[in-house]
Amino acid sequence: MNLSRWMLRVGVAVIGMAVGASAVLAEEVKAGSAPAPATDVKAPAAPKAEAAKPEVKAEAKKPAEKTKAESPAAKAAEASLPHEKVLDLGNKITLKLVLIPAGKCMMGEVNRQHEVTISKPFYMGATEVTQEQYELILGANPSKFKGPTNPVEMVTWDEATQCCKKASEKTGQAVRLPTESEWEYAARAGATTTYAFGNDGKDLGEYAWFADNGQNTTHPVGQKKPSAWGLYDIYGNVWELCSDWEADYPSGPVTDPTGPATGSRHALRGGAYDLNGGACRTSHRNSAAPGDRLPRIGFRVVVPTAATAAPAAPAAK
Ligand SMILES: [Ca+2]
Repeated sequence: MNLSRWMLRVGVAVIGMAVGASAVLAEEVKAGSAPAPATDVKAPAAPKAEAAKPEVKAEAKKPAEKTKAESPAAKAAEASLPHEKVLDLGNKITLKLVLIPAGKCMMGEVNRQHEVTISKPFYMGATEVTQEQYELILGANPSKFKGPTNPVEMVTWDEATQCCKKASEKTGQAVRLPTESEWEYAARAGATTTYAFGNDGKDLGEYAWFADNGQNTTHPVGQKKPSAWGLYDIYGNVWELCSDWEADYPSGPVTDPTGPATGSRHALRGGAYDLNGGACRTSHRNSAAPGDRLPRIGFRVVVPTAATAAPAAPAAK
């Protein structure tokens, strides 16, 4: 081989390696840029007492066929379920949930994923729990950024769990926090990209309140675009507490995982109003100690479909 041909081959090989490496690193670089929410942010409170009620503006699309449960009987049962569920909390305040189909997803960071099967459809709050909902249920509003339709924050995991318990008593539905797997599966909405809407973080502002547009405060829920499955503010606004104790992921496939029986911190997902797009990625994980109370931590709820029982909850402590 003459010298110029050899140089051409070497050049092509180097370019190929560089392209491959940059594709693999894309998520990791973003992950590295995500700050941990270890401390409170001294942002001025932005009262929003007269904030408008959230309006869920778009009909959520029907779940993708491929993600549905596979047996014909399960498919038929799922098809018969209402696409939305509205819980009446009293005082004309409701909590809207949307149907999340049964299915599978690859959970976790690129190249470190494991398969999760969610065996039964469930309902998930279309938005984070708001302050007016929380106050009606528990008779208190601990939030820093006040506004009836802003997400409730400054809640501990125990308080969020207590809110679910009281909401269950009030509505007769098994209201609970999502498992971390339910959260990520629902957030993905059938997508395998960095965000459910794609890989490009420049579009995040259409879907989320985060560092670039959040102005260091929470915002009324449901103002940004929903996901394909009808979930609002799944990225940003407030972090969302999950029922699981934080733990390393399993290496193999799992079905309806609920996390370990004990632990020291609870899973927290989705990023918040003052964090960058890396912290809002679907696969990004964070956690909160049981007593953590921060203006960037809130929650949304889930309700099993009628035919399902609530999964065994991890021990409270
Ligand atoms: Ca959120």
